[in-house]
Amino acid sequence: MTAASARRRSGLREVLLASGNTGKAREFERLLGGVISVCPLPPQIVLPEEIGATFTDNARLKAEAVFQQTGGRVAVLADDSGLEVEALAGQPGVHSARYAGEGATDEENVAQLLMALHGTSQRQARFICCLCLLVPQPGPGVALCIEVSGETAGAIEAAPRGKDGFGYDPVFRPDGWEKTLAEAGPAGKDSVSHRGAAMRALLETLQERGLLTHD
Ligand code: ITT
Repeated sequence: MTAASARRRSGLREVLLASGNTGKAREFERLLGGVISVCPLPPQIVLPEEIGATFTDNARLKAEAVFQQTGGRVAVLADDSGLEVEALAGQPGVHSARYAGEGATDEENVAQLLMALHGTSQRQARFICCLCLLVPQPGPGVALCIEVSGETAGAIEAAPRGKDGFGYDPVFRPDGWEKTLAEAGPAGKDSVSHRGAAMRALLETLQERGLLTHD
């Protein structure tokens, strides 16, 4: 099921996105396709330090922190994601956003990755996206927690190509593709990406639990 084809009126009408990453926000708006509105994070809300050992842990940390700070009245969606490279024993992993140091830009992280893989023919990698959705339930602070994940296998190219997307997209080529994710265009990326897969799994779960209702 895709958001665009669903033609459903949502029981869950909006989610607050527990993320400061504008690249992710653009993708969630596309992937939810108007089925569920994506509200940006209000400026006074503080995201927690990402101290979890796994993507799942960090997604839950972000969702719970924002749920608490907003009084548990609105549904909160958090995404923790990143790149695992086989030849680097799974690095940068949960450190993907800060691989080249705290506050590093996407370009600096990509440069750091290409340097780490310099001279290596083993280029296999995978993107992983873990989502945590907290939906308010009757009773103070009570939430239904839904966790899903998605991944995409591919390879790290020797040099960046393409202008779309964000993060490591210019050097990540999905298996079976000739283009990098930054050359794929928004619809192309969504069809193959870890975030697209996770979001489709989330929509299926919402549907199964009756949180998406037909018109
Ligand atoms: P928030 O925690 O505020 O959501 P963040 O960028 O810090 O933003 P993460 O901790 O989940 O988010 O780190 C994700 C990093 O992994 C991201 O900054 C990119 O470097 C990389 N990444 C994740 N998804 C990606 C994608 O679809 N394309 C390219 N790079 C991606």
